[in-house]
Amino acid sequence: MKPYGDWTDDGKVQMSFTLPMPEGERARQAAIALAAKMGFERILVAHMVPMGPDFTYFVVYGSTTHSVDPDSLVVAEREFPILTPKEVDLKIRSTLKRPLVVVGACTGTDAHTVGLDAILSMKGFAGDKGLEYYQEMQVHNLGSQVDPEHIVEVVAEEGADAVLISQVVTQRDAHIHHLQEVRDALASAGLRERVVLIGGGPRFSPEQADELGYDRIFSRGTKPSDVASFLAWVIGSNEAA
Ligand code: B12
Repeated sequence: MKPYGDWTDDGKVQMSFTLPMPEGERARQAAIALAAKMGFERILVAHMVPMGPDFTYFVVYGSTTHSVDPDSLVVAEREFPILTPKEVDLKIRSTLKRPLVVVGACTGTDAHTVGLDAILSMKGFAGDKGLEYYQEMQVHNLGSQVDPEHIVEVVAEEGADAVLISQVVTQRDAHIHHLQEVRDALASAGLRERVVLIGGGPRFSPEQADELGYDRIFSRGTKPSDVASFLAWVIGSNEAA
């Protein structure tokens, strides 16, 4: 299968990129040569604008020579069912026999709290109530720009079961570094294995969980019930083990 533009298998792709050179005919030719090296044919520079004196931004169309067979891919299914708040509360009550303690924070220099609040706050997101709504959850939302050391302190003081870390800004991979700092701080304090560690933000993908040393990574469009259901599934699995 190839991308669809005007007709089946025409392979049409639109892409955008910036080259670190002044706008002009040499820059346009450089963009075309680069697209050709990427495996595109019938290349058209649809848009070229200077980004200051030393950079040029392009929108380029081309037909890719590559294809993909979706049936050959191994696709992981979600392992846990999505539960209602009542079902989650019941699961926590019957397994832990006390409230599940959640600590959430946006760490590093990141001040974007809307995503974390969408998951944690009572009002929730897209008509889905946040974790504060769940009777059997005790939520500590630490807000933005929280140091890993402070997160560790609160996790220890409150006896947290789950730690939720949000990262939105991705410049120079800040989101990756900051998530790793929290993981390392928890590990140094001997707390990593005692908590369910969850990361989230719009530019992550779930496949990154292993490389980041997190139990789960959630991305854009996540609803609080996704997270609550995951937590219920983990504590249920831990009890069974
Ligand atoms: C609102 C906003 C701000 C507000 C933030 C207010 C606040 N209290 O949060 C203010 C004005 C402060 C701001 C500042 C900046 N911003 Co801003 N901001 C945005 C904006 C417009 C919306 C973000 C948002 O609220 N989305 C809505 C929430 C609900 O979505 P979400 O974050 O994706 O969260 C969902 C999921 O990702 C997931 N999720 C998120 N976190 C977590 C955590 C867990 C544990 C889980 C399970 C799930 C989860 O669940 C949520 C619900 O589904 C975006 C652009 C955009 N349209 O996205 C830019 C954007 C994020 N900002 C950007 C930038 C660059 C900045 C500044 C650096 C600008 C500047 N030069 O000063 C500063 C940085 C300040 C700082 N120190 O962090 C860039 C980031 C680029 C990048 N990828 O690095 C963006 C993408 C804009 C852009 N296109 O350039 N910003």
